Amino acid sequence: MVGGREMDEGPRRPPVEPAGALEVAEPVRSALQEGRPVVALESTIISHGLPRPDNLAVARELEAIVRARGAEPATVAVIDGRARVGLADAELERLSAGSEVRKLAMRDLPVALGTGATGATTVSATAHLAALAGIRVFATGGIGGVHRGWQESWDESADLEALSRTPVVVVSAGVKSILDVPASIERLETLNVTVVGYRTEEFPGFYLHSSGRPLGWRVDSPEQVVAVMRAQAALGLRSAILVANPVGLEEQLEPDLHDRVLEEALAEAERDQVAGQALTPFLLERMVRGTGGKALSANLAAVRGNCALAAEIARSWCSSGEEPEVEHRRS
Ligand code: PSU
Ligand code: MN
Repeated sequence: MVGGREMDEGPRRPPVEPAGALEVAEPVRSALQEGRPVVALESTIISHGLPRPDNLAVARELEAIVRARGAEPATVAVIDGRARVGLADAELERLSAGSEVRKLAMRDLPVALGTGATGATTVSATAHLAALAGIRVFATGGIGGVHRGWQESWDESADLEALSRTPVVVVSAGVKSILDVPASIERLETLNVTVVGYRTEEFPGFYLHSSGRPLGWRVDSPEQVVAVMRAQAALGLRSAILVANPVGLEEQLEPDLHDRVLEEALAEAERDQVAGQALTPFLLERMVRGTGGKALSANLAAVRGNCALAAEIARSWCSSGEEPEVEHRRS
């Protein structure tokens, strides 16, 4: 007997079908079945990343941007314990209003489903659910990364490890500049996340056009991203492709203002001992407040651009034909 259970009890029930854990909304389901382009969108940016009440309008606008570019948006969240890919407007409203809305990383998904919770999904959880649903392209503002002071706190976003084993394209304005950007770039390398700059040779700086750090690879069109996706699939690689798409120079936050307000925000977080899941939302909110809303404008410009590019990549992916088979040749 092990844990009160007979070893020869017979076969256990088969594992739950992946599809059984997911509810894919009708427009998203038909788009996937018909081979039409779909773009997954995360929901933590709505519930925890942007100030109320404008966050609801932004959530709707991001979906509209994807639609206007000919792709179906699939905002991802957990609603009353159900993992949902594609939300109704009333659910966007609920996430935007949300004091009861949890922030869910990949590891939180089983608990949220098991306990009937409602929560917004971060990049790690969204990427997982999107891939499970068969969605290949995903847009966000800036992914999580290694926090400053990681030497003491060990605070590294679960986004990075999740992307190392989730085969999606993530369109993002780099990692958030509130983080230790050089350390985050190193971790992306260690974790085998493929990184390409979109029309840039420098790693973007989220609110800033550039972080000042060089990038190894540059692509210049959605078709080139799709060629990378096809090669990745043919090689049997299961890690994500990060398409680093910078905010325009005209729309970025002024670098001096950025640095000054960020320094204050980091000092405040340290003084108030803000840590864990609360840290990223805290810093983003302080950046918005300390810049008189200019950080918000830059963040929105970045995420709008990422949604538009993601839609174009998804369209190009759908017109590129069948997914390549993995070939294993022996010599
Ligand atoms: N991009 C934004 N705003 C955000 C986020 C991304 O423009 O709020 C969210 C994403 O959901 C990302 C999360 O996964 O921040 C990272 O949080 P943490 O550092 O706690 O892992
Ligand atoms: Mn963290």
